[in-house]
Amino acid sequence: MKPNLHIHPEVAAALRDGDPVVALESTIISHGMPYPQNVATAREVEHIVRENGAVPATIAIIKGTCTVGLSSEELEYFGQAKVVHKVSLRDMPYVISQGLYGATTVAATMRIAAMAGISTFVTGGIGGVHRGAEKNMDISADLTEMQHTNVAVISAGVKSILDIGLTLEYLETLGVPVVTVGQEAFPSFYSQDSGYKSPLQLNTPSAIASMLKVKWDMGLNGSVLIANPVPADQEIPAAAMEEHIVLALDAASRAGVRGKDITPYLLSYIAKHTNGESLDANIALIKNNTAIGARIAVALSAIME
Ligand code: PSU
Ligand code: MN
Repeated sequence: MKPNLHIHPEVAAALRDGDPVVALESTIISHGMPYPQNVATAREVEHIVRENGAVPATIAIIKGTCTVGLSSEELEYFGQAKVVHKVSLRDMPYVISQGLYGATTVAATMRIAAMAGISTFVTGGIGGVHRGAEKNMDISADLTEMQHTNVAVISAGVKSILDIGLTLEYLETLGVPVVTVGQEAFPSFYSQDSGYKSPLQLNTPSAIASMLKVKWDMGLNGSVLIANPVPADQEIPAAAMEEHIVLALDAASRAGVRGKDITPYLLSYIAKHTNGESLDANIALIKNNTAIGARIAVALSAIME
């Protein structure tokens, strides 16, 4: 085993037996949603993974150890603690060598999942190319990580706090396939449509698993972004979200928020100013992603040897 890597015994046993495992991130718990909904959602998501025949592995850094599979107390800690570092790839060596607690982003979670041998990862939304990136150069390391690491990412598309068009262009440059489940339009997290056509469409977990196997068997390393639209009865139409997003971006800029703090700031601003409506949609779409993600993990484990 690698130093600084601890795999929960249940997860380790599943990986040894080739059984399906689904990785889950922790930034969404510590920096993406308010307490106590964050912890409740994290627990429900783990339950949904199990109901669909896979083993959940929530990933975080605990006292400098990359931990794959959290206990119930650890989940609670990441939901409540005020001083958990938000850890993307560049933050890993610092937080690990200093023995600190870190909530892992999509990028860091993918990398640790790959170290453990997990190839399916479910989240809500990924980081991407920010609006104004041609000036501010703000492009999430989630994207560059997807270029290299063989872990499929299931999300509800890309949040329109980002520039969705530029994010899709950048994923194309990096060679990352983008597949939407069951519809032609690329979804935008809270909304089923983003105004952009999805580069690819597949309709079943088994078709997606086949594509992952072909990609990795051929040595085409890196991720596939699997976009799963929010359920129709839970969506917030893109036009309604846009008003809140514009206000949130303006507030962030006036408050001088920069760098890694921007995404958490925007998420919490939007949650506050939509009276929890955005939080409800957020929770619904994560659960929905989890069910399909677990079924992809099951299909993948059946065809991988
Ligand atoms: N988008 C969301 N919810 C989130 C995040 C993004 O809708 O919780 C989190 C994820 O952990 C993602 C990270 O990996 O923010 C991206 O941060 P940054 O833009 O600083 O790379
Ligand atoms: Mn950034």
